[in-house]
Amino acid sequence: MKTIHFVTSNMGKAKEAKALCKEFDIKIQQIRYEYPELQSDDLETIAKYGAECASRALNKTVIVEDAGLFIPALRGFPGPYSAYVFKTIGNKGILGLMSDKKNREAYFKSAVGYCEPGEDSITFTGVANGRIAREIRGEHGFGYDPIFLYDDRTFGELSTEEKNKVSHRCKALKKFVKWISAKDI
Ligand code: ITT
Repeated sequence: MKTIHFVTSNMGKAKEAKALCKEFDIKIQQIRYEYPELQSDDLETIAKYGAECASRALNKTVIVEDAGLFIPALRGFPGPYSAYVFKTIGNKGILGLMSDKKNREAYFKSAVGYCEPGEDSITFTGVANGRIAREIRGEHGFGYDPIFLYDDRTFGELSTEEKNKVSHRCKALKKFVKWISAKDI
């Protein structure tokens, strides 16, 4: 079984990646290392830079992931600032900002960056479309999951396996897994 080092401090991300990659015979090993996060509006640029910094600092082949929630009615907010906004105003704050909005559309985007030491990184992306719920629902997942409606349930009401069938992260990781599997041949 191939091992991939996933540099992240987010346990939720690591749990999902482990469950997904196991299906493809890849073991995900989490490494907690705070790599510098570029200030950019573009998740792919952030993931690309982060993967190169982490790979260089750890002298290992790594993946990193940058993800965010984008809400068109809020002009894309919180987008690349999702981690900071979650820590500050959280799900209640987002529901407050959305209280008078008719357009409840939202999407999650994930950008996975892969880098070998001394090389340029490669990115893989995935998007999950949904809506912002009217209330916080569900105990599973992490971050904005309890306010992100996918069909009639929030991501917070889905098990890891259910979320992994449709999420932005699983779509980006599946592209990565397909690519890395072909690269080894
Ligand atoms: P690392 O950078 O260490 O991987 P992080 O939590 O800081 O962890 P991001 O910079 O990618 O990760 O921040 C994205 C934030 O967006 C994250 O903290 C969550 O609040 C939210 N988020 C990302 N993916 C999510 C998902 O699948 N479900 C719910 N919220 C998510």
